[in-house]
Amino acid sequence: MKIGFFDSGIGGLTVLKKVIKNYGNNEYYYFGDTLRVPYGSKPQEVLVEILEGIFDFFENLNVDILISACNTTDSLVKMGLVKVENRKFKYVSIIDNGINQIEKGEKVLLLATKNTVNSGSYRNGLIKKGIKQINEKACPLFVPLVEEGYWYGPMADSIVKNYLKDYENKFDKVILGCTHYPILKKHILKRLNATIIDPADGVIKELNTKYLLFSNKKVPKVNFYITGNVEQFKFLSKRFLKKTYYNSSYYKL
Ligand code: DGN
Repeated sequence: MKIGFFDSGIGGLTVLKKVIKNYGNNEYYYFGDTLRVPYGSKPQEVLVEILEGIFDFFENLNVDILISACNTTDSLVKMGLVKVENRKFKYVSIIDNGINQIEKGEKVLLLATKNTVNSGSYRNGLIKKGIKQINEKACPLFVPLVEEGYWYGPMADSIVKNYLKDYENKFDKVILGCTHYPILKKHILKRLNATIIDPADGVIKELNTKYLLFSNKKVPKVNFYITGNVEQFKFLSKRFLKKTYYNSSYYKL
């Protein structure tokens, strides 16, 4: 099976890593748009054009499944601004897989980019499920922090603390509604006494139930296509993926 992933940068690696860990035996393709990162506060019309381009790219690669490893652009699909119905690949929504992990009656906090929060994609989906207590917080500095490699230490800790200081002990579940955020999970957990929801875990489930992928621990080859600085991406991806990066190829777009 040919499986594609895309994100503005290294955030989507948090989804890729879990998928590889569960279903090693496939061909993987990853598009990292580090030239245009961050997506979180870019105008909608700019992102629509970017996303159409990414869909064309993966259609040309003939992937069977395309996993949205970016909540910000998935919200454009949720809003109907970019269509997936006529594309040749099957599309996996990261947002649906976050919403699916919330139960009725739970108090929820969504952490995401400004664009994802403003789109209302999570909020509307949660309301449809009968969830009433929803809070949302955009954390725009988390993405540059992660892209620059500050995953641990006092800088990460103080930025996370600053964003989350008014949200402690108030929620049952916290959705990490941006794929960069799981890299800061340790710091987030330190501030919030709640169950952390990573939508990627729902993606793993969907790949099994809908697309019949089965557990296989092989370490596959990943083809990375990077729009920005390849060396920086290579360095950070190796640091994050550890042994799962072996045999990978990196291409500059
Ligand atoms: N990682 C992306 C997301 O899940 O929304 C985008 C982050 C960004 O570029 N701001």
